[in-house]
Amino acid sequence: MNLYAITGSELLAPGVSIVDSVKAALRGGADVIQLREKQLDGKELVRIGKEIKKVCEDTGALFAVNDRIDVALLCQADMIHLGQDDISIDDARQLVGSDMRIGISTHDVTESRLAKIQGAHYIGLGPVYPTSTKKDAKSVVPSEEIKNIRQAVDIPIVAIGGITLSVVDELIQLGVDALAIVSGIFATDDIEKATQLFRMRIDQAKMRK
Ligand code: 3NM
Repeated sequence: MNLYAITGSELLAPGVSIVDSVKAALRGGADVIQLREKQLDGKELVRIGKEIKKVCEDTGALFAVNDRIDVALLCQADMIHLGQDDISIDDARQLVGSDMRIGISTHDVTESRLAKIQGAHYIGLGPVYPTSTKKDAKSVVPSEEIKNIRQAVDIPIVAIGGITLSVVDELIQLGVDALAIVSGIFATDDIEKATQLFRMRIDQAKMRK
């Protein structure tokens, strides 16, 4: 996992569909796509999720679904992403079986340690910068805490929240493994190009590390 693109249909230019936006992000080098569309009903999520699963498979990217275990199962997603207030990782595991990876949002060392103990495959750590995309985002995780979390857990850390090109290097140097981005990718005129720029920065930063 390097570049984790999270859908944001409310940010798309008029006439661009969610699936088209995902295809552009994949062309640009995203290696994970998460379907996160809280306003859509179950039927729509399953319909779009199945299409995204197919395009991810074609490019070798992983497909994740936010929150909705039912949708993840029906779309045969590779990963389900849970929040701290969703059902527990243990309960989710019972529902999804042994193959689907489970990721969980965390905010500090305590939640991150627990996520690891409970069998999470990765943590989504954020917000690492202020963001207006998630209205109920918590306070920004300080750099020191990111370093502490890196020391505390050996599962992949996916940083999220307010990530722009100019902070990619710093986050990778702090020890995060992947960057999750909504507006930096989907609120742009050229999604493919924007994704490509992030991917190049991440790859370069990892080479320097
Ligand atoms: N989760 P953008 S921040 C979906 O802190 C999400 O857990 C967050 O969007 C968290 O890249 C966030 O546009 C939104 O800032 C990230």
